[in-house]
Amino acid sequence: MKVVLGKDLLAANENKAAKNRELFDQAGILVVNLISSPGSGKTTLLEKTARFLGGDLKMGAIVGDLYTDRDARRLSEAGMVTVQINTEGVCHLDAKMVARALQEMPMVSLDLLFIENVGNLVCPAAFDLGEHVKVAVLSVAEGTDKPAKYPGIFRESGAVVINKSDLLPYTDFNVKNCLDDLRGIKENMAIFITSAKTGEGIDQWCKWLRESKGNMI
Ligand SMILES: Nc1nc2c(ncn2[C@@H]2O[C@H](COP(=O)(O)OP(=O)(O)OP(=O)(O)O)[C@@H](O)[C@H]2O)c(=O)[nH]1
Ligand SMILES: [Mg+2]
Repeated sequence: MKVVLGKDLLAANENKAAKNRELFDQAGILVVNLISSPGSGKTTLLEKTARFLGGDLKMGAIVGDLYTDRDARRLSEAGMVTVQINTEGVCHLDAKMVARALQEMPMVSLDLLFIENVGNLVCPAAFDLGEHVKVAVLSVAEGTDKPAKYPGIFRESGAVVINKSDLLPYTDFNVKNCLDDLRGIKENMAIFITSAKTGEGIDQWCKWLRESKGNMI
């Protein structure tokens, strides 16, 4: 019985996600769903992205958070148009929540829309929001084994950002082993090694975003 309910829930979500995607395509915006465990650096990465690309691309962010609007305020200060979703304890965003937030988002004026999912490496992978691409963010402080232990999100993602590279000297994170595991899960994904603190690798990440947006046309 539980399995059937789960299937119905996901089928309803898929329908809503398809409608969101239609709206994104009509508006001609690239939509990126950022997923990671709490604190890997999603918001900091977006702050850096806003500053790097803000001169020529107009960006918005729908920010999922359990209770606060702290991340949305940070991204507004960095120059993004933001809409906050508070899930009130729910551990992932779903397509219906995003559809509601879109009513407040001036999509036609945007080039790029980010959806910062609730910090959680498991549940968000199951919920299509209508995005064009999922990006998994993993910080080196979390350990090399995370892709192998939580393969679902990495399999679903078109790109992976390995963040906090400035902390590499202070951790036992093994870049080569992590890359091998990622390639084992999915061969054709873009991988970026960044420090949202120092700015390392942000140029390559932003280049990929710009090219991905360009490829839509
Ligand atoms: N050293 C270092 N710290 C970072 C980096 N990126 C983010 N941080 C720090 O990591 C902490 C969490 O960063 P956030 O950007 O808030 O992480 P998040 O993934 O948005 O967190 P949630 O929204 O709570 O899931 C903050 O103290 C950041 O300053 C980085 O590249 N290097
Ligand atoms: Mg955040």
